[in-house]
Amino acid sequence: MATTQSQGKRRRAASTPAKNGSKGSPNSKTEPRLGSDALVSLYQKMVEIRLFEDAAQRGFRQGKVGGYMHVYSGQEAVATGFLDTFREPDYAITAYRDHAHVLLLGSDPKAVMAELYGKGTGLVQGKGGSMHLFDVSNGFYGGYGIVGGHIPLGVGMAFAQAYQKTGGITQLYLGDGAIHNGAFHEAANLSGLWGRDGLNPCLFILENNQYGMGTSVERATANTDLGKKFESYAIEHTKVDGMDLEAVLKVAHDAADRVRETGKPFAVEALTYRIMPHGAADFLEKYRTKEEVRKWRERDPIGLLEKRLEDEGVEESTIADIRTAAKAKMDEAVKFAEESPEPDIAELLTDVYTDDAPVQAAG
Ligand SMILES: Cc1ncc(C[n+]2csc(CCOP(=O)(O)OP(=O)(O)O)c2C)c(N)n1
Ligand SMILES: [Mg+2]
Repeated sequence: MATTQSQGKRRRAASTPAKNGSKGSPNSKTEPRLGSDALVSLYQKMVEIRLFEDAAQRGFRQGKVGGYMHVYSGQEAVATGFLDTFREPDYAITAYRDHAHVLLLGSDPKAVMAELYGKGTGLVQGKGGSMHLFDVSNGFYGGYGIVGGHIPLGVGMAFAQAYQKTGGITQLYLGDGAIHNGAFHEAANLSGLWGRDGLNPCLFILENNQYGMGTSVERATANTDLGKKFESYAIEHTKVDGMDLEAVLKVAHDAADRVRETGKPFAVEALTYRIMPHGAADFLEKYRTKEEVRKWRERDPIGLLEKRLEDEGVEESTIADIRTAAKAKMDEAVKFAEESPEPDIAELLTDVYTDDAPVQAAG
C-alpha cells in the first residue's frame, strides 16, 4: 500500500501544476486581498501554523518526534504573505524550517504531523522527517537540512520554468545565516546572469530572523544590510517588515508580479524574529536576552493581526472560534500521527533511486 502511494507521487511530472495555486492566466496580476474577510482567512492560516508548531514541539519533548526539528513561530506573516501570491504552476523551496510553507501550500496537517513522527502515513512516508518535507503535487520542492544547499536548486528550478515557458516562478526562501554560504553567491551570480535574458523568474525571500543558530547578523557579517548582497549580482531588492502581514502582502504581490513579468530575479528581505529557540532541543539561549525576546513578542505577527482585525470590527467570537477550530484540527493531526503505523519495510527501497535514469550505452 505504502509502496503504491509513493510510486504514485514519483510518477508526477516535475511540472505537475500545484493544486493550491490560485486560478487565472499565468500573466494576470495578483492583487493582495486586504479586506477584513481576506485578513480573517489569512489569520486562520497563521493560527493553524502556530498551533501546529506548538503541538509538534510537545511531540518532540515527549520523544515522539525523531531527528531534529525547527519551528516557525514568530515568522508566520512572511510565508503567509508571500504564499498568498502563489499560483499554478509556481514552485516553492526552503530550508529546514519548513512546516509552515508546506501547510500553506495545502498539505494535510495530519500527513505533515505523521511525517514528523516518522510514520508510514507521513507526507514522505516517514523518510524525510521535519527537515525534509516535500509535496510536488502542491508545488513544494523541500525541505533541506544543509544550510544554503537548496539555493542553487531553487535558481535551477526558476531557470527550468523560464526554459520550459511554464509561466511559473520560484519562491526561494533563505535565512540570514544562509546568505553567507558560498552556494548562495554562486547561485545568485547565475540568477542575475540568466535573469539578464529573462531566464530566471526567481523570487528570493530572505527571512532575516536576525540569528543563524546563536550567531547574530552583526556577528556574522561586516555588511549587515543583507539586501546589498544581491546587488553584487545585479539582483534588485527591497525590504519589508516581516511581522506585519499587510505590509508583507503588498510587497509580496508587487514582487511576484514583477518576477513573473520580467523573468528576472528579485529579492525581498523580510525582517522578522523567531520567538522560539533555534531548534526544538535548544533552550540555553546565551546569545540573546529575555528582554529582547519579550520586546519582539510584543510584535508577534498574530497579535498584531488580531489588533488589526479588532480595528476592522471583527467580532471577538470570530477570533475565538478560529482558535478553537485550529486547536481541534491540530489535536486531530497529533492523534492521527500517534495512531499511524510505522512505515512499511518496503519503503526502504522506494524513492531512493530514480526509475527514469538513462540507460548507459555499453563500451
Ligand atoms: C552547511 C551547513 N553548515 C552548518 C549547519 C548548521 N546549522 C544549522 S541551522 C544553521 C543556521 C542557519 O541560519 P539561518 O540561515 O539564518 O536560518 P534560521 O535557522 O534562522 O531559520 C546552521 C549554521 C548546517 N546545517 N549546514
Ligand atoms: Mg536566521
